[in-house]
Amino acid sequence: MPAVRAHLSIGSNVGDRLETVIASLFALDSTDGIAVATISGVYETAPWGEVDQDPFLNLVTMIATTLTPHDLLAQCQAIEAELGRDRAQETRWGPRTCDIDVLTYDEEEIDTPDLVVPHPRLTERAFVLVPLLEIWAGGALPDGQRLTKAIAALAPLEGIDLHVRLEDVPGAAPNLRPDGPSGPGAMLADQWNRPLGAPPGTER
Ligand code: GSY
Repeated sequence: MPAVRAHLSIGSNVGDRLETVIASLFALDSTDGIAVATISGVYETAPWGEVDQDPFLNLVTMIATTLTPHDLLAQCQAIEAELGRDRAQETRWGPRTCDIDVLTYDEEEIDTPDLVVPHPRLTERAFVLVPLLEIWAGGALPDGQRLTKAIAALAPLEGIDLHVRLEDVPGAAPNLRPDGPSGPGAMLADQWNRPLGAPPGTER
């Protein structure tokens, strides 16, 4: 299967949050069939859903993947578990060591009991839209909805603060980035940053 573009949202609000989000990127990139292409800044974000909990660190990554959507989901869940997430112990929208959500998968719309893509709450969540727009400024959903329009509807944006850029964290992720020495998704990153449906050569 040829590689397709997908976007993942990663969050953590339990334990060493930065270590966890970095570890999740390395785990994703070392998974067969997944190459991390682009990584947003890491944002500290006010909790959404259950508001009486610690703030999260969140980022969004664009990956190249040859996995099917459900295999990608399974790999994300395996990494969450490796990094300490115990679904049996958590409450809906409560604290999490590691949460990896599939936001988009190519231009597909998927509606199954265990996986809905685009993520059904993507446009309601500033902690997703801010980092997603950072790495995909021309982004649009398969139904044509522009991410810039979705974020405008959430204004004013509060409680979303840039925490750190991983290229500024020694040893964290420069090698995963497209401008890094060995980023496996490097060749695909520019190609895939253009708006969906736009012709090659219109990269931002
Ligand atoms: O669904 C992702 C887990 N999650 C988060 C999160 O990642 N960030 C913020 N700010 N709030 C959240 N609530 C939940 S649940």
